[in-house]
Amino acid sequence: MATVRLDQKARALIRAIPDSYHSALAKFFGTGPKDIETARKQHNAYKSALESAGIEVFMLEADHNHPDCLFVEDQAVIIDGHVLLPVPGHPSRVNEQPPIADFLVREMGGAQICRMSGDARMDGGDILRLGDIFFVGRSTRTNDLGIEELRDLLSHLGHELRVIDIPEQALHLTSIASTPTDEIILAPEGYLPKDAFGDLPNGCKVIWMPPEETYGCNTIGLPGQKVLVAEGYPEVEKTLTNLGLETIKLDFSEIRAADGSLTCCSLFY
Ligand code: CIR
Repeated sequence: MATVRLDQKARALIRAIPDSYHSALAKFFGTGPKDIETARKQHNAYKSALESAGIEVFMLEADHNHPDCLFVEDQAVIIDGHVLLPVPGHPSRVNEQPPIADFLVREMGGAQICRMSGDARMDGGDILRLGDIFFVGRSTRTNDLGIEELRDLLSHLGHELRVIDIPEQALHLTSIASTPTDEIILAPEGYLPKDAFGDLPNGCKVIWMPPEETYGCNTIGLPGQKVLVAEGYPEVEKTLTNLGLETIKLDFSEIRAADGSLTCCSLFY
Protein backbone atom coordinates (compact mmCIF):
# COMPACT_ATOMS: atom_id res chain seq x y z
CA MET A 1 0.00 0.00 0.00
CA ALA A 2 1.12 3.40 -0.85
CA THR A 3 -0.28 5.65 1.89
CA VAL A 4 2.38 5.31 4.55
CA ARG A 5 5.81 6.90 4.73
CA LEU A 6 8.90 4.70 4.89
CA ASP A 7 9.34 5.29 8.61
CA GLN A 8 5.77 4.04 9.18
CA LYS A 9 6.38 0.62 7.59
CA ALA A 10 6.77 -1.96 10.35
CA ARG A 11 3.80 -4.32 10.07
CA ALA A 12 1.94 -5.53 7.00
CA LEU A 13 -1.29 -7.42 6.42
CA ILE A 14 -1.52 -9.74 3.45
CA ARG A 15 -4.23 -12.26 2.53
CA ALA A 16 -3.92 -15.81 1.22
CA ILE A 17 -4.87 -16.66 -2.37
CA PRO A 18 -8.32 -18.29 -2.59
CA ASP A 19 -9.11 -21.52 -4.48
CA SER A 20 -11.34 -19.40 -6.74
CA TYR A 21 -8.41 -17.18 -7.85
CA HIS A 22 -8.76 -18.29 -11.50
CA SER A 23 -12.00 -16.19 -11.56
CA ALA A 24 -10.28 -12.97 -10.43
CA LEU A 25 -11.07 -9.82 -12.42
CA ALA A 26 -8.55 -9.20 -15.23
CA LYS A 27 -8.90 -6.50 -17.82
CA PHE A 28 -5.65 -4.53 -17.89
CA PHE A 29 -2.22 -6.17 -17.38
CA GLY A 30 -3.58 -9.69 -17.25
CA THR A 31 -5.81 -12.14 -19.07
CA GLY A 32 -6.71 -14.10 -15.94
CA PRO A 33 -4.66 -16.35 -13.64
CA LYS A 34 -4.09 -19.91 -14.85
CA ASP A 35 -1.82 -21.48 -12.27
CA ILE A 36 -2.89 -21.05 -8.65
CA GLU A 37 0.01 -23.09 -7.24
CA THR A 38 2.54 -20.81 -8.93
CA ALA A 39 0.58 -17.77 -7.75
CA ARG A 40 0.77 -19.11 -4.18
CA LYS A 41 4.52 -19.68 -4.46
CA GLN A 42 5.01 -16.13 -5.77
CA HIS A 43 2.82 -14.75 -2.99
CA ASN A 44 4.82 -16.69 -0.35
CA ALA A 45 8.05 -15.29 -1.80
CA TYR A 46 6.52 -11.81 -1.45
CA LYS A 47 5.77 -12.50 2.22
CA SER A 48 9.34 -13.73 2.76
CA ALA A 49 10.80 -10.68 1.01
CA LEU A 50 8.84 -8.33 3.28
CA GLU A 51 9.96 -10.31 6.31
CA SER A 52 13.59 -10.29 5.20
CA ALA A 53 13.38 -6.48 5.16
CA GLY A 54 12.31 -6.56 8.80
CA ILE A 55 8.54 -6.19 8.30
CA GLU A 56 6.29 -8.22 10.58
CA VAL A 57 3.75 -9.84 8.25
CA PHE A 58 0.35 -11.24 9.16
CA MET A 59 -1.47 -13.39 6.56
CA LEU A 60 -5.25 -13.36 6.82
CA GLU A 61 -6.96 -16.53 5.61
CA ALA A 62 -8.39 -16.60 2.11
CA ASP A 63 -12.05 -16.03 1.36
CA HIS A 64 -12.78 -18.60 -1.34
CA ASN A 65 -16.01 -16.79 -2.31
CA HIS A 66 -13.98 -13.73 -3.31
CA PRO A 67 -11.41 -14.44 -6.04
CA ASP A 68 -9.75 -11.02 -5.64
CA CYS A 69 -9.46 -11.12 -1.84
CA LEU A 70 -5.62 -11.14 -1.85
CA PHE A 71 -5.62 -7.53 -3.13
CA VAL A 72 -5.96 -6.03 0.34
CA GLU A 73 -4.58 -2.62 -0.66
CA ASP A 74 -7.95 -1.74 -2.16
CA GLN A 75 -9.93 -2.41 1.02
CA ALA A 76 -8.55 0.13 3.49
CA VAL A 77 -6.76 3.47 3.41
CA ILE A 78 -4.43 3.83 6.38
CA ILE A 79 -3.03 7.28 7.02
CA ASP A 80 -1.05 8.20 10.12
CA GLY A 81 -2.90 5.66 12.24
CA HIS A 82 -6.34 6.60 10.87
CA VAL A 83 -8.30 4.12 8.77
CA LEU A 84 -10.74 4.99 6.00
CA LEU A 85 -12.78 1.98 4.91
CA PRO A 86 -13.84 2.76 1.35
CA VAL A 87 -16.75 1.28 -0.56
CA PRO A 88 -14.76 -0.61 -3.22
CA GLY A 89 -15.48 0.44 -6.78
CA HIS A 90 -16.29 -3.02 -8.15
CA PRO A 91 -19.42 -4.64 -6.66
CA SER A 92 -17.83 -8.11 -6.59
CA ARG A 93 -15.19 -6.84 -4.16
CA VAL A 94 -17.36 -5.12 -1.52
CA ASN A 95 -17.75 -8.12 0.78
CA GLU A 96 -14.01 -8.80 0.96
CA GLN A 97 -13.75 -6.02 3.48
CA PRO A 98 -15.28 -7.10 6.84
CA PRO A 99 -12.48 -9.48 7.99
CA ILE A 100 -9.87 -6.87 7.01
CA ALA A 101 -11.75 -4.17 8.90
CA ASP A 102 -12.08 -6.46 11.95
CA PHE A 103 -8.36 -7.21 11.84
CA LEU A 104 -7.41 -3.53 11.67
CA VAL A 105 -9.79 -2.55 14.46
CA ARG A 106 -8.29 -5.30 16.64
CA GLU A 107 -4.63 -4.68 15.79
CA MET A 108 -4.70 -0.89 15.65
CA GLY A 109 -6.38 -0.40 19.01
CA GLY A 110 -7.37 3.21 19.38
CA ALA A 111 -7.23 3.99 15.66
CA GLN A 112 -9.86 6.33 14.25
CA ILE A 113 -11.96 4.33 11.78
CA CYS A 114 -14.20 6.11 9.24
CA ARG A 115 -16.47 4.29 6.81
CA MET A 116 -17.34 5.61 3.41
CA SER A 117 -21.04 5.64 2.68
CA GLY A 118 -23.75 6.36 0.13
CA ASP A 119 -22.60 6.54 -3.48
CA ALA A 120 -18.96 7.29 -2.66
CA ARG A 121 -16.63 4.70 -4.22
CA MET A 122 -12.92 4.19 -3.86
CA ASP A 123 -10.26 1.50 -4.20
CA GLY A 124 -7.23 1.99 -1.98
CA GLY A 125 -5.09 1.30 -5.05
CA ASP A 126 -5.95 4.78 -6.30
CA ILE A 127 -4.03 6.54 -3.55
CA LEU A 128 -0.35 7.39 -3.52
CA ARG A 129 1.61 9.30 -0.90
CA LEU A 130 4.82 11.28 -1.41
CA GLY A 131 5.89 12.55 2.00
CA ASP A 132 2.92 14.67 3.06
CA ILE A 133 1.34 15.10 -0.38
CA PHE A 134 -1.36 12.66 -1.42
CA PHE A 135 -2.47 11.87 -4.95
CA VAL A 136 -5.75 10.18 -5.77
CA GLY A 137 -6.73 8.64 -9.08
CA ARG A 138 -10.18 9.42 -10.45
CA SER A 139 -10.76 6.07 -12.10
CA THR A 140 -13.38 3.48 -12.96
CA ARG A 141 -13.16 2.45 -9.28
CA THR A 142 -12.85 5.83 -7.51
CA ASN A 143 -15.45 8.59 -7.96
CA ASP A 144 -15.71 12.24 -6.94
CA LEU A 145 -17.78 11.49 -3.83
CA GLY A 146 -15.11 9.07 -2.68
CA ILE A 147 -12.42 11.65 -3.37
CA GLU A 148 -14.28 14.23 -1.25
CA GLU A 149 -14.44 11.82 1.70
CA LEU A 150 -10.70 11.25 1.42
CA ARG A 151 -10.17 15.01 1.17
CA ASP A 152 -12.10 15.52 4.42
CA LEU A 153 -9.87 13.05 6.27
CA LEU A 154 -6.67 14.50 4.80
CA SER A 155 -7.60 18.09 5.59
CA HIS A 156 -8.28 17.01 9.18
CA LEU A 157 -4.75 15.53 9.21
CA GLY A 158 -3.24 18.61 7.54
CA HIS A 159 -2.27 16.87 4.30
CA GLU A 160 -2.75 18.03 0.74
CA LEU A 161 -4.68 16.04 -1.88
CA ARG A 162 -4.14 16.25 -5.65
CA VAL A 163 -6.48 14.52 -8.09
CA ILE A 164 -5.16 12.70 -11.16
CA ASP A 165 -7.39 11.39 -13.95
CA ILE A 166 -6.53 7.78 -14.69
CA PRO A 167 -6.59 6.94 -18.40
CA GLU A 168 -8.93 4.16 -19.45
CA GLN A 169 -6.08 1.77 -20.18
CA ALA A 170 -5.10 1.64 -16.51
CA LEU A 171 -6.90 0.23 -13.46
CA HIS A 172 -5.57 2.35 -10.58
CA LEU A 173 -3.12 5.14 -9.87
CA THR A 174 -0.78 2.61 -8.24
CA SER A 175 -0.96 0.47 -11.40
CA ILE A 176 1.05 3.24 -13.07
CA ALA A 177 2.99 4.97 -10.30
CA SER A 178 4.72 4.29 -7.01
CA THR A 179 7.01 5.97 -4.50
CA PRO A 180 10.09 3.78 -3.99
CA THR A 181 11.31 6.47 -1.57
CA ASP A 182 9.58 9.41 0.11
CA GLU A 183 11.14 11.73 -2.51
CA ILE A 184 10.70 9.83 -5.80
CA ILE A 185 7.68 9.01 -7.93
CA LEU A 186 8.22 6.38 -10.59
CA ALA A 187 5.75 6.50 -13.49
CA PRO A 188 5.63 5.35 -17.13
CA GLU A 189 5.64 7.74 -20.05
CA GLY A 190 2.50 7.89 -22.12
CA TYR A 191 -0.20 7.49 -19.47
CA LEU A 192 -0.26 10.79 -17.62
CA PRO A 193 0.55 14.37 -18.63
CA LYS A 194 4.04 15.41 -17.54
CA ASP A 195 2.56 17.89 -15.05
CA ALA A 196 0.10 15.38 -13.56
CA PHE A 197 1.74 15.37 -10.14
CA GLY A 198 2.07 19.19 -9.98
CA ASP A 199 4.92 21.07 -8.34
CA LEU A 200 6.81 18.90 -5.89
CA PRO A 201 8.76 19.99 -2.81
CA ASN A 202 12.52 20.57 -3.14
CA GLY A 203 14.43 17.34 -3.51
CA CYS A 204 11.41 15.45 -4.86
CA LYS A 205 10.93 14.42 -8.48
CA VAL A 206 9.07 12.19 -10.91
CA ILE A 207 11.25 9.73 -12.81
CA TRP A 208 9.62 8.65 -16.07
CA MET A 209 10.15 5.11 -17.29
CA PRO A 210 9.65 3.71 -20.81
CA PRO A 211 6.04 2.60 -21.40
CA GLU A 212 7.07 -1.04 -21.86
CA GLU A 213 8.10 -0.99 -18.18
CA THR A 214 4.74 0.25 -16.92
CA TYR A 215 4.11 -2.77 -14.72
CA GLY A 216 7.59 -2.39 -13.24
CA CYS A 217 6.74 1.13 -12.03
CA ASN A 218 4.83 -0.40 -9.12
CA THR A 219 7.45 -0.86 -6.40
CA ILE A 220 7.48 -1.01 -2.59
CA GLY A 221 10.10 1.06 -0.80
CA LEU A 222 11.18 -0.51 2.47
CA PRO A 223 13.32 0.56 5.42
CA GLY A 224 17.07 0.07 5.01
CA GLN A 225 17.24 1.46 1.44
CA LYS A 226 15.56 -1.67 0.06
CA VAL A 227 12.88 -1.76 -2.60
CA LEU A 228 10.72 -4.62 -3.87
CA VAL A 229 10.45 -4.69 -7.66
CA ALA A 230 8.82 -7.00 -10.17
CA GLU A 231 11.30 -9.11 -12.11
CA GLY A 232 11.83 -8.28 -15.78
CA TYR A 233 11.99 -4.46 -15.82
CA PRO A 234 15.67 -3.55 -16.37
CA GLU A 235 15.25 0.23 -16.67
CA VAL A 236 13.34 0.38 -13.40
CA GLU A 237 15.95 -1.77 -11.73
CA LYS A 238 18.88 0.26 -13.09
CA THR A 239 17.24 3.53 -12.08
CA LEU A 240 16.64 2.38 -8.52
CA THR A 241 20.12 0.86 -8.19
CA ASN A 242 21.64 4.16 -9.38
CA LEU A 243 19.72 5.90 -6.59
CA GLY A 244 21.62 3.70 -4.13
CA LEU A 245 18.69 1.38 -3.40
CA GLU A 246 18.97 -2.38 -3.04
CA THR A 247 16.40 -4.00 -5.31
CA ILE A 248 14.72 -7.24 -4.29
CA LYS A 249 13.27 -8.84 -7.43
CA LEU A 250 10.11 -10.93 -7.37
CA ASP A 251 8.48 -12.98 -10.10
CA PHE A 252 4.87 -11.75 -9.95
CA SER A 253 3.61 -13.14 -13.26
CA GLU A 254 0.58 -14.98 -11.81
CA ILE A 255 -0.42 -11.97 -9.73
CA ARG A 256 -0.06 -9.70 -12.74
CA ALA A 257 -2.38 -12.12 -14.55
CA ALA A 258 -5.20 -10.75 -12.34
CA ASP A 259 -4.07 -7.11 -12.78
CA GLY A 260 -2.37 -7.18 -9.38
CA SER A 261 0.89 -5.37 -8.68
CA LEU A 262 3.25 -5.51 -5.71
CA THR A 263 1.55 -2.81 -3.63
CA CYS A 264 -1.92 -4.35 -4.14
CA CYS A 265 -1.07 -7.34 -1.98
CA SER A 266 -0.32 -5.59 1.31
CA LEU A 267 -1.56 -3.05 3.78
CA PHE A 268 1.02 -1.48 6.10
CA TYR A 269 -0.63 -0.72 9.41
C1 CIR B 1 -9.32 -6.05 -9.53
O1 CIR B 1 -9.60 -5.87 -10.71
O2 CIR B 1 -9.91 -5.44 -8.64
C2 CIR B 1 -8.23 -7.06 -9.18
N1 CIR B 1 -8.24 -8.12 -10.11
C3 CIR B 1 -6.89 -6.39 -9.16
C4 CIR B 1 -6.75 -5.39 -8.08
C5 CIR B 1 -5.40 -4.77 -8.07
N2 CIR B 1 -5.29 -3.85 -7.00
C6 CIR B 1 -4.59 -2.70 -7.06
O3 CIR B 1 -4.11 -2.29 -8.11
N3 CIR B 1 -4.52 -1.99 -5.95
